Amino acid sequence: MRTTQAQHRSSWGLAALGVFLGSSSSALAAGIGQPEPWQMSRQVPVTAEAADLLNFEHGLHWLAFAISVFVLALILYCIFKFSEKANPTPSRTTHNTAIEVAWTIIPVLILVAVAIPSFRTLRTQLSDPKADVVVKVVGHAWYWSYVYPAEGDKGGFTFDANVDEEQQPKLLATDNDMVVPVGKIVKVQVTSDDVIHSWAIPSFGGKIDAIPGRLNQWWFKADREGTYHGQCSELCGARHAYMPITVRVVSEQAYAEWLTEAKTKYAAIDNGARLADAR
Ligand SMILES: [Cu+2]
Repeated sequence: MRTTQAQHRSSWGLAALGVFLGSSSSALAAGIGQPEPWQMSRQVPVTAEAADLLNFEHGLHWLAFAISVFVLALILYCIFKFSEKANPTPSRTTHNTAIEVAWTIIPVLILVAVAIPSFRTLRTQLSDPKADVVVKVVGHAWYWSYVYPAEGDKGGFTFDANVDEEQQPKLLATDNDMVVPVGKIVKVQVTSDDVIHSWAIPSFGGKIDAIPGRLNQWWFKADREGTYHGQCSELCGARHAYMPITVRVVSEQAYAEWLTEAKTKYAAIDNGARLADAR
C-alpha cells in the first residue's frame, strides 16, 4: 500500500515537473517582443547583443550553480567528517599557506573569467557604428516622443506615443509606434524633457536612461520583423507604469512607405495653418 502511494506521488511529481518544464519552454517560445504569464526566462532576443546577454546570463547561472554545489559539498563534508562523534579531538591548525593562496587566487580567476565576456558585451553596446537610421527619443511625464530627423525628402517629423489602454498587450501598446527597418543599425539618441526616464526594450537587450539636459546614445540592429514592447524603466512618477514603448520592425520597403505616410500624418497633426484654415 505504501509503495503504491509513493509511486502515485512520484508520478504526480513527474507530471507536475513535465507541465512546469513544458509551460516554461512554451512561454519562452511565445515571449517574442512581450512578456508572457509565468515566463521564467528573458524575452526572445532579436538582436545579436540581446543573444549575447542571454548566453552570458546562462553561463553565469551554471557557474553560480557549480560554486553553490561545491560550497554545499564542503559544508556537508565538514559536518560529517568533523562532527564531535567522528572527530573527538579537533585539530588546532590556524594557518595553511597553500589553502589561503588557493582561496584567494581561484576566486580572482573566476571574476576575471566573468569580467572578460561582460566587458566584451559592454564594449559592443557602447560602440558607435555608422547608423542607417537615427531617431531621437524624448521622455516626458508620462509619454515618449520620437523625432525622425530630416534626410533629403525623408523624415523631418515628430510624434508622441501615448499608452493605448484599449489595445493588447495591456499597458504595453501605444497609440503611435516607433517604426524602424529590419537588419539596419538604428541609433537612438535619448533625452528627457522633465525627470529621468529610461528607454528599454527587453528583446533588443538594451536600456538607456533619458536624462534632462543630457543626450544619451544607444544602438540596435533587429534581425527579425515584428512588434516589440518595452516600458519606461526608471521610476519617474505617478504614471510611470503608463508610458510603454512599442517598436515595429518592418521590411525596408514598408519602412520607406511608413516614412512617407508618417510625414503627412504627423505634419497634419502639428500644422497650425491647417487648424487656422479649418476655423
Ligand atoms: Cu518614465
